[in-house]
Amino acid sequence: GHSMTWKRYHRYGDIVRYLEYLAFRYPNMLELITIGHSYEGQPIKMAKVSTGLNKDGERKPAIWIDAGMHGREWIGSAVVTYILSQLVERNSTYSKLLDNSDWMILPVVNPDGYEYSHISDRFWRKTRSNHVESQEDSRYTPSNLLQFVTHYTRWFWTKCEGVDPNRNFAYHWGEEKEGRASSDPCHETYSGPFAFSEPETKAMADYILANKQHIRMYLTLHSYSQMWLLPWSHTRTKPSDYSDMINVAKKAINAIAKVHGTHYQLGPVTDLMYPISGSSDDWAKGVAGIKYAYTVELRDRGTYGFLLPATQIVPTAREIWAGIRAIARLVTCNT
Ligand code: 0X9
Ligand code: ZN
Repeated sequence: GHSMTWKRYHRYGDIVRYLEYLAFRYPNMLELITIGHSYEGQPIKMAKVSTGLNKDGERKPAIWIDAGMHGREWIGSAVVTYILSQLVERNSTYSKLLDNSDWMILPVVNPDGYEYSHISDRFWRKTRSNHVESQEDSRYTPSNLLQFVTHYTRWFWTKCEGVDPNRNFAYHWGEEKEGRASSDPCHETYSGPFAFSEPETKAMADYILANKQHIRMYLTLHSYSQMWLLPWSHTRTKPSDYSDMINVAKKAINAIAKVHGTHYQLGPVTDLMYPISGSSDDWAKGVAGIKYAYTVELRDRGTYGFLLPATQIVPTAREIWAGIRAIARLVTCNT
């Protein structure tokens, strides 16, 4: 058995136990893959759902969904475990969908940050790494004694830990965009000492690259503000296939609205929010070559923000699942 419910938010250990339960209960359709380990050594577990090869004996096109990149954004992880439960535990309902597609679902990209937001700081966003040793100015030479001492003193007093995973991907990495990606370790949007400095982003990127020819859509769930965001985020220029991307996204937000009337705004990241560098969706499209790469900012619009009550998990999950189902066929059919 398992103790998963969607009436409350869960600790990382409970989520992993639920994934293990599903893998045990449905061995023919769910494979649990440890894609790497977090900075603090927790396994990063991804559930691959597949009912096997297609009728031509080939691997089916896949849809990737991740969540929990930012510690405090609990709703994303709750939504993807709900989607996973629907796909697997109600597989007869979704047999058509599973005939046409595989699913790769990563509920918690950043387990250290997720746990830290449960036990120490509810608003923690970043990973929990400490890069003080790898910084240029932390290496002692007789001529930089003052710099060296300053560096360590500052670190000792502030102990700035963590990197923003959504600034750490190796695509236009480290460009400071209007203050929304920072080279300051104490900042909320610290990009890290180098691209993929975080084991979490590196593990995810390695797995995606190794499977990129199968992945047709990349979805990353964040919160909050109810937006379906389109690349690019590092530049105000639009991708050449922008109209395809917006047409698909429109179908998703229309399907979302039909469930409970929830309105999701649609548009490029740079118009609705702010330009950023090193984001996962830009990397998925720009480097891994996945045409349909979107960031979805889930409920709400700011009433509760990151403290979204657990009573909203199921309604949020239902509408997002409807939105994804509405476009799954479109993005996976071969054209
Ligand atoms: O700033 C972010 O990383 C995301 N917002 S959040 O409040 N969840 O932190 C926005 C990311 C939007 N996507 C891209 N800009 N690529
Ligand atoms: Zn986020």
